[in-house]
Amino acid sequence: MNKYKVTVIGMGYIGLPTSLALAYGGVDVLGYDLDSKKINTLQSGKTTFKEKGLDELFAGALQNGVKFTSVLNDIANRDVFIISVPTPYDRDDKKIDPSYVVSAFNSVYSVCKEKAIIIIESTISPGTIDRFVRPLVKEKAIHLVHCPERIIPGNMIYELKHNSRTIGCDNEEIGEIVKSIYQSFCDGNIVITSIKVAEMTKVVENTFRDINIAFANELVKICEKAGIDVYEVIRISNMHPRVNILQPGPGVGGHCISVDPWFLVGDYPEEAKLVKQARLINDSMPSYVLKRVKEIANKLGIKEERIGIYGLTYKENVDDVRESPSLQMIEYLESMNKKPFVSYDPWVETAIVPNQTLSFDDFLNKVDLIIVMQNHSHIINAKEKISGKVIFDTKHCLEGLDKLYRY
Ligand code: SAJ
Repeated sequence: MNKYKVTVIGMGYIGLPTSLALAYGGVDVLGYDLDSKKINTLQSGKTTFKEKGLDELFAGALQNGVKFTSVLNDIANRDVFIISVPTPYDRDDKKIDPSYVVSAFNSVYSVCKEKAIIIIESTISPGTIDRFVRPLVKEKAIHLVHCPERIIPGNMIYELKHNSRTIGCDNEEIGEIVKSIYQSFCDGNIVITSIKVAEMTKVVENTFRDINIAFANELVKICEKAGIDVYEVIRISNMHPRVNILQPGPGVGGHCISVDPWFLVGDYPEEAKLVKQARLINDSMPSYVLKRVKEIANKLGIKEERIGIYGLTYKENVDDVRESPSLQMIEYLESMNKKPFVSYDPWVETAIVPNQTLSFDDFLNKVDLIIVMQNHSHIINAKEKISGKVIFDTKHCLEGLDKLYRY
């Protein structure tokens, strides 16, 4: 058993699975969140979001004694803190808003012991720790560490165990302690480096993916003009041993890939030109889909009120809707004073947008044209039910239907 007592701050998409994995791996873990309702749910033995394998991990962690609290004083005696809170960005100047990280740090710092290790897992833009966190350290000495997460929603539990990790710290000895804690659940390589390199690496990883998805999406537009099938072009190009074009789609959502590149654009506007362009291309996709759908609707004489959006989450088979292309599309319709299309998502069980229905049958009754914005297994298995409808499949997930359109 690892001798360090760990507290994870923020029981969200990253903080909760991380706490459970640590506890499962034999670490003494206390999960902390300001939101007492969330803590009550966790204390009653229920998870707060859906994720493959999370409930099983929770059961194992509970057996190993994982605890939760929303009382700040409860965390005072702990040795190690992992801060895992959101880092939004300012929509206008594209710079990171470190206020949650700063306030979480201040809370921990106000109660922690001298020499405590405070790890920031939240994604932050390069330089955030030096600019916003280090100046908050006064007389009480503590150790600052940055250990960005890398797990992907939908496969979090597997990736927590198998992905490599980066530990950014000021001295090797602390790095080794943190490494031993993460090794309680992580079998991947754990690299120790400086805080600045760790910050940059995380943002660069997500930017790499954003740029590559943007390339696939730009090809959609080029191939439309050229009158050729983009998927065939990608499939054949990918037979080259050094080419690996990603999948086009309705845009890029999630709280990572669609956000992190802006940190680089915000801080390095003169240099990050390609990064910015990729973001703009991906952000243009929801309105591009609308353009394509309107052309089909006009051709077939389908009225706008009979067009429906299938899928509100940002990716398949998860319940996370943050920055999702469907929400961007609905926002875009609203900005043009149009009534949002009727929408449905089997993973979103309460209404979050106007004109959303919670019943698939009701959705099917209301629409003649379905824009498939997400490739949930549900729609792939519902082929018979949708076979009479006109479909615009932005994810290239359906085949063998009569009235099927795609890029
Ligand atoms: N997408 C495409 N085409 C593709 C792949 C993805 O359009 O070929 C879209 C998805 O539909 C989705 C968005 O991109 O809307 C992002 O999805 P994703 O599955 O690529 O990634 P995320 O945002 O769920 O998780 C990413 C991961 N980062 C990288 O793969 C570099 C994950 O490892 C990070 O932990 C996570 O960001 C994070 O928290 O930073």
